[in-house]
Amino acid sequence: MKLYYYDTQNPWRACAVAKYLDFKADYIHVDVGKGEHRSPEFLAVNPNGKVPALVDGDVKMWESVAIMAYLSDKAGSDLWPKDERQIEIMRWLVWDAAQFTRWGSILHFENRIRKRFDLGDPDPATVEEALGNWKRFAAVLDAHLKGRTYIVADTLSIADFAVACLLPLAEVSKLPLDDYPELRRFHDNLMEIPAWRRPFPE
Ligand SMILES: N[C@@H](CCC(=O)N[C@@H](CS)C(=O)NCC(=O)O)C(=O)O
Repeated sequence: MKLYYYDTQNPWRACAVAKYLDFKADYIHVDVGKGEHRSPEFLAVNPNGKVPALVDGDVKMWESVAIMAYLSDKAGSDLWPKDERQIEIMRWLVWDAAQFTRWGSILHFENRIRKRFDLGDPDPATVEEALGNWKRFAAVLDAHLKGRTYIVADTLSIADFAVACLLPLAEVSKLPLDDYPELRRFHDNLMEIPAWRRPFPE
């Protein structure tokens, strides 16, 4: 199994789940900073030119959420369960892609990635719009997490890993995590999981 990654937030999810489930994958570093994700070799793996991507025998898989589900299925893990929890997990995954991480990613790009790759200053109007929306959906998650450790059925699932992917870099991305105490607790708790805290090969 080959897992293509870079040390950014979407590969974080896939690498963390591979590590958590103890897969002995070949980790292949794709240097996005040097444009390696646009090489013909990598585009043959993922035509979108994005990491993470996974090759397992004849299977070529891209999209971090699908990779997490694929790995969980392969390991027979409850991270992506086969019972009534699955639809509930799906709901939070879709919500995350459409709302929470969608707006968070814009803040991450404006406040962190621009600086990292020398792409100029953040655009104030873009930041304002993204921050307003991120706060709106962070409040929904914060309320949901009251009295819970994990998002669905109080068992760890790929929904937790999907939703949490920007939180380790909340400070540099200027996501106001401390305004949402339940969300802060959720993040701190996940960071106790070694595979989540250090997802990438050393
Ligand atoms: N929805 C995709 C997003 C993947 C993504 O945007 N990856 C970034 C790194 S975190 C990337 O490869 N960016 C390079 C580019 O878009 O050119 C997923 O979850 O896998």
